[in-house]
Amino acid sequence: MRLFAAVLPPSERLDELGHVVDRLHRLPGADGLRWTSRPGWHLTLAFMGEVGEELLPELRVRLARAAHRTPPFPLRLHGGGHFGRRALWAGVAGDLDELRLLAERADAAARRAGVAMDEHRRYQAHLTVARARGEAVDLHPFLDGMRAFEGARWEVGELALVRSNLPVSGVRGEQPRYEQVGGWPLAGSAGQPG
Ligand code: 2AM
Repeated sequence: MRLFAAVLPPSERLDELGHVVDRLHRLPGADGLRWTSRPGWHLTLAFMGEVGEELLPELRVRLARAAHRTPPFPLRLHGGGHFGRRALWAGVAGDLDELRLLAERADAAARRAGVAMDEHRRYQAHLTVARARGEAVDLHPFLDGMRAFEGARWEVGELALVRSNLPVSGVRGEQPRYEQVGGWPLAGSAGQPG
């Protein structure tokens, strides 16, 4: 199954972002973008790709350990950015060092459990809100709309494991479905040994 580790912002925080994204939908050119489905909004920590069933028990143990080593930390959705002319995203602010550490721990947990982790991207915390449908799109008007966005703060308290079910119908524009298949509380205190 296709898996990734993520932080799932609380629904109130996603609603705040939703209000901003609703306004972007009304801008000229919005139809050239495929807007991601809101129940699936997430911050990816570590993308694993296809993971064999046999690795799951060890993966769960390792992810629980990664969560246990990490103290809860504050985060807020903040501003936005883009990957080239293809993807528009909301950014984050707050304890980004702890977020990055959690991402590194989730990545290491997956590797140690035997997941290949060969689709590596440089870590850039983001929540994708839209992707270009086909042709690359001038994202500037949308970025201007995202830039002023300031979400309220929340305390990240869980490391989530999410399954991505890719669309099989072949219907153009259909989205992957995301399903949370695991979750472990953050519990560490700073400086706790390895
Ligand atoms: P994206 O939002 O930038 O597309 C499920 O596909 C999640 O995993 C998405 O958040 C997606 O990022 C991310 N993802 C997909 N492929 C990835 C890769 N090779 N490296 C890192 N993250 C990836």
